[in-house]
Amino acid sequence: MSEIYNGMWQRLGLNLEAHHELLKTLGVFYSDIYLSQKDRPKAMEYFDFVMSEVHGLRIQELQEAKANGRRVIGTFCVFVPEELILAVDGVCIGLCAGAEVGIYQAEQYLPRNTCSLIKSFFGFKLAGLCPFTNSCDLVIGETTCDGKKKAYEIFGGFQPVYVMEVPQTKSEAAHRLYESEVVRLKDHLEAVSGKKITVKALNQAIRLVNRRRRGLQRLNRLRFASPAPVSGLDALLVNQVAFYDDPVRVTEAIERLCDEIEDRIKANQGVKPVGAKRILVSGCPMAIPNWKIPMIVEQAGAVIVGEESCVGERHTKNTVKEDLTDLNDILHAIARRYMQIDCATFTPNEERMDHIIELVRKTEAQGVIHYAIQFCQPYTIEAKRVEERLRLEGIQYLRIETDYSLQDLEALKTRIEAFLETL
Ligand code: BJ8
Repeated sequence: MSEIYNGMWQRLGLNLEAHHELLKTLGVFYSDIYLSQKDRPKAMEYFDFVMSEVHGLRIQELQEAKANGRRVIGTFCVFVPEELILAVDGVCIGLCAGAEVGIYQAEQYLPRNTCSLIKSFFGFKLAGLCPFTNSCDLVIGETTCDGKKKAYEIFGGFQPVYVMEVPQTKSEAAHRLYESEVVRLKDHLEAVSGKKITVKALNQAIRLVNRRRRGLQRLNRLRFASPAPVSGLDALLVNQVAFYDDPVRVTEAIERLCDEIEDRIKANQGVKPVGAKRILVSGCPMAIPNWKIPMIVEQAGAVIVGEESCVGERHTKNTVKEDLTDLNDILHAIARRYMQIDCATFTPNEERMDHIIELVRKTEAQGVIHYAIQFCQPYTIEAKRVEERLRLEGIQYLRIETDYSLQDLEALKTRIEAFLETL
């Protein structure tokens, strides 16, 4: 990435030397994994461009937004309603980090047996490597898993953090609690931005976020086709980029991609031959540049046809009711929509089991790879329930626990290739 951004990165407090190395490594990694794929849709060029400017142009846009009085708000979880941020004319950035960086610094604050995702967002911050985090006026955390919940207390020492309470059951009382948290967040965002949320602004934000969700839903539906018209790696990338790119622009790019994929389906054009093994990945979210598992699966000749994940279906499957006219009704509708998210931090979480089965049927996946980040208790423990349900339905299953390092690459390749052979 061009050194024309050095001044901006310096003002944001980045460690220029380490940051330069990170971008160099990321560039090579991206080119090896993504640009080496054959027969990609042409519309993926937009996403390649966004990735080539991930710490450049987009960060420059954030600085311009800030100069124009807009607030940049970072989030770590899909339980934080983006609609409220957009309704105060804020810019919402998904901050989850997917690379093993700054581990030494992160472990000065966090136990070694903390999941890679939490260590990574600490590591990026402490090693001076994340211009997104450093651009944020506010970071919104949430009480989902214990690791994140406690980590935010420490993270708050580095920059302003607001924590939203997310309940852990789906009882009526839990719904009421979450709805009250949506209202509390609305009040906080109004105070931070100095802007009152109006019915008009909130409806506009709901329509925009819904439109992006529908674009991603359409992309997911198109992946049901055989031969697979787009790779799992590319579909994952689109979902990842949607967390931090401008919502209008990325939605248009997703819609263009879907148009092209529809043409490919009509022309019976696939990224893999018809008989390629079809895999559903289920579990923890995969943030950029966490591409290890899809890379192994697809380089082994199979294709990922769906992600039951927060960087995937779990995040996009439900929309918020549009065009209500009363602010309280709208906030209620937002709360109801978000409480449908079937994260493993909930108990019980039968909806997730049902959703996995539904996805296997729709995508015609021949097997499920359950992916959990090492030391993530909610997903590693819930993996057993997933396994039992899949066994009951006669669906093949592979359970993987891994971190962000590449140390287990060869071992994972062996296990995944062996699994693919059994399908
Ligand atoms: S709604 S999945 S984005 S919490 S991997 S930090 S759970 S120990 S990411 Fe998530 Fe929201 Fe749920 Fe989705 Fe904790 Fe597990 Fe780490 Fe995790």
